[in-house]
Amino acid sequence: MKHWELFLAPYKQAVDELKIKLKGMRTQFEMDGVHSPIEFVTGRVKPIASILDKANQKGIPLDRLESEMQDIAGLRMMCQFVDDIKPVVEMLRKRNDFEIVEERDYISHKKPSGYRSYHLVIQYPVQTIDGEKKILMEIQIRTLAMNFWATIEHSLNYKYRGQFPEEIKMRLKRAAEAAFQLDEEMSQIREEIQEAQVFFSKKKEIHNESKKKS
Ligand code: 0O2
Ligand code: 0O2
Repeated sequence: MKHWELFLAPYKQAVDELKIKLKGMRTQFEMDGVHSPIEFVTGRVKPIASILDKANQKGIPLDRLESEMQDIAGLRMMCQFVDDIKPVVEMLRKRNDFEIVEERDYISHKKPSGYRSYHLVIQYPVQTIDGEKKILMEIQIRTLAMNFWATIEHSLNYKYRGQFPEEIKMRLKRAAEAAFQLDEEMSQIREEIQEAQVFFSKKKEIHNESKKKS
């Protein structure tokens, strides 16, 4: 156990640090009073049991986890609209606190399961008392609808260990199509929604200011 704790410590540090940095991007948009392409950010270190399962499935020797398992540390950035994803990826490409080593576009090319998301694999430098340690991390960028589908499918996948009954498989495909349609519909009324959101956040700001004064 001690060994795992030591091994995972830099991954935990990296998730904590980068989560704060990426949440900071959202805060900056909010302060500028413009629509934020980032709705929310989550992060996790992969549980030990899942690391062992994946290593087993993919034939990764445990002494090569560091170089061959890219998502021990994972961050997820959720966007309201499909059109928000590209600008977020662009902003990440411009950052100089990590290096992007791979990009996987499962939005233009969805997975056979119906999964859609944009993945970046990055190399992130963690400062430790023994010096700098570069670790691999995966950032998944997706819309709220993509996230809804992936979260549900992931739990079912866990339940059925990937062997879905035909009925469930068919329903998940239909749900993936419905999530895609939802994204399309929302894109059509995107400007209207954004105007309302900016108006609402300004109103909230005025209300908070007047509360502070009274
Ligand atoms: P806030 O103020 O709500 O943004 P930690 O326990 O510190 O390791 P954290 O950040 O609490 O981790 O949890 P995690 O799982 O990484 O991220 C969950 C964050 O996502 C929480 O925000 C949730 O509020 C936020 N979240 C989840 N679903 C939604 C959603 O549908 N919309 C929005 N806007 N946010 C959502 P925080 O971090 O508690 O802070
Ligand atoms: P977790 O932490 O349980 O989410 P592979 O594992 O072979 O599919 P690879 O090549 O390692 O994939 O990288 P990929 O596909 O870019 O990223 C893997 C991660 O993407 C998965 O992590 C999921 O989080 C997500 N993902 C990929 N395909 C699907 C899918 O069909 N459905 C859902 N719900 N998520 C998917 P893990 O390993 O499942 O870990």
